[in-house]
Order: sequence, then structure tokens, then C-alpha cells
Amino acid sequence: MTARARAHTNIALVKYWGKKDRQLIIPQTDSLSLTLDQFYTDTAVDFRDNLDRDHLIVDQKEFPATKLGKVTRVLDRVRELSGERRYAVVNSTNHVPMAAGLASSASAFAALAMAASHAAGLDLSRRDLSRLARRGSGSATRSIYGGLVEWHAGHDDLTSYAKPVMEKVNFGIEMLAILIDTQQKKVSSRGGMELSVKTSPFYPTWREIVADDMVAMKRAIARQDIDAIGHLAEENAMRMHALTLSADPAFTYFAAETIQAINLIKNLRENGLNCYYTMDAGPNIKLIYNQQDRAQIIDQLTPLFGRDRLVVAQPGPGAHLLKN
Ligand code: 2P0
Repeated sequence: MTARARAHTNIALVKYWGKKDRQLIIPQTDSLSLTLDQFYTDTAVDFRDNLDRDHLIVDQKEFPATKLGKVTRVLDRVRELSGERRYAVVNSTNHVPMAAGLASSASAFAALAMAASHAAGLDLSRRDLSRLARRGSGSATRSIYGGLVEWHAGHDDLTSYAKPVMEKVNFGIEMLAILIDTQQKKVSSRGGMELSVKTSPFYPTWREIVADDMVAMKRAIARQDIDAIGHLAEENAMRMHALTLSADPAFTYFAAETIQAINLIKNLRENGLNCYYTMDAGPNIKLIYNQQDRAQIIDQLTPLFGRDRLVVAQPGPGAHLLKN
């Protein structure tokens, strides 16, 4: 049986940064994100006779058998739930406007969960799909749904899942990614968050910050208040990055151009153009603003970064099946 699915990436407005359970990927805190329309992954899963292991092809390149850990974990769970005994060929294509490090495990594992479960004959609820995607990567939990989505941390496999906050976003929130190059060695989010939980003296405070931010963010969304959403998201992101700077050894995802972008955004704001920023486990900056200000914002960013490094994204849909 073969099934094909598409899932879009998401950017967190209240970040997930730390696990309680590494095996099951149970997070330390809730988180909340916006699924985007621009960056997505298409994945086909085919359980076949006569295979002696799972195979993974990403963007037409076959992965070595030793690098299949997270994919196998999701497929094993599907086999456990469905009784399917065979191995699978997983064929995945990332659709990112430019090769820029924005391809994300969120879209990849959400698409895998949807395609693999259907290929094995399962018809899981979206809540159960989010739990399955979570086995591959934490942020994938949220990409099962479109629009604004909450990942309820829970305390075990059953209670840790995503739910929609506002699936059809009916106000003008938009994101623009500034693609920033860096030569610095990347610290994986998995390793980075583990070090932060273990060594940052601020980690207990982070848990309290997120609890408060979740409440405030949902209120701001209900009011459709883009300034409040942006302000909260910016503050939350910088407090997450303070965990990396306060870890032992300290590390950072900031690059020189990241700081330049932040300074420019603050300048724009001082001059009355409301826009806010967030960043994840890499140097790219993502702006949050009202779509009516898009043209002005692009005009202001282009001299410093060039138009081809600016990618506009709007709220996007949840994971869905594609016709074979
Ligand atoms: C997030 N990030 O909430 C946070 C903010 C990056 C910064 O989720 O170990 O690839 O597979 O669960 O989901 C990126 O980490 O990590 C992430 P794992 P994941 O979007």
C-alpha cells in the first residue's frame, strides 16, 4: 500500500526548548506556532515485500542505513499500531523557495506520520497523528494542523498532542524570513535544548515564562492583535536564546547579520512601522507583521539583504493526503 502526504513547516510564537522524555519527545512546556504556506514536504510511503530494512530517499538522494533513526522510530510505531510487518520505502521532497536551511523536520515528520499511517491502513484522528509525528520531531507535532496551533505538553504519550488555536487565520498576520548565511558550526536543536535544560540556571524561570506567554498569546490571538502577538513572540524568542547563552558551555545561534537584522527591525519600529522578529535554532530572522505593511517592510530590508533573501509566507494548511 502506498500513500502520499504534504505537510507545511511551522514557526513557533511561543517556543519549545527542552524535553522531559527524550524517547517519546515529551516537552518541558507547551508551545504555540503558526503553520506557513511556503515551506512544505511531500512524502510517499510504500510498505513493500522483500525489503530487509526501511529505505529513505530525500530530494532524490538515498540516506545511508545508519541515518534512519528518527524515521524508523515513526515507522516502527506505525507497524506496532497497524500490524503491518513489512519495511517501507519513504520518498520525500522538500519544497523550499531557495536552498537556505529553512527545510524543517516539522514538515518532514508531519508528512511522514500522515503518509505512513495511511499506507499501513490506519485512519488516525488528527490528535493521534500529532502524537505519531511527535515521535520523529517535537515541532512536527504542531504541523499536523494549519494556522495557529498549540502543542499541549502533557506528561506521557497519550497526553502530549497538538490542537488548533485558530485553523483558518482570518486576520492579516504574515511572516517574512530573512535568509542569513553563516559559517559557524551548527548546534542541533536536539543537543542545544538538552544542554539548556541541564545547565542553564534560568531553565526553571523559562518554564514559568512559557506558562504566562501561552495565556497571553492566546488572548492576543483571540483579539487578533498582531502587535501584541509580535511583541510576545519576540520577547519569548529572546528569552529562549538567553538559555543558550547561559548554558555551560554557552553557545548561540546568532550570526553577525542576525544582529544587523534585529537592529534594523527595531529602527523600523521606532519610525512607526510595526514589525517584530523571532528566530529558531539557526541565524535566520523571521518578521511578524500585518500584511498591509509588507511592501514597506520589503523596501526597507532590501538594501541590506537583497530581495532574493527575503521570503514572504502566510498562514498555511495542516497536513493532508495527496493523490498518488
Ligand atoms: C520550536 N525549535 O518550538 C523550537 C524553537 C527550534 C527553536 O522545535 O529534538 O527539530 O526533533 O524535538 O522540533 C526545533 O527542534 O527538535 C524546534 P526535536 P525540533 O519550533
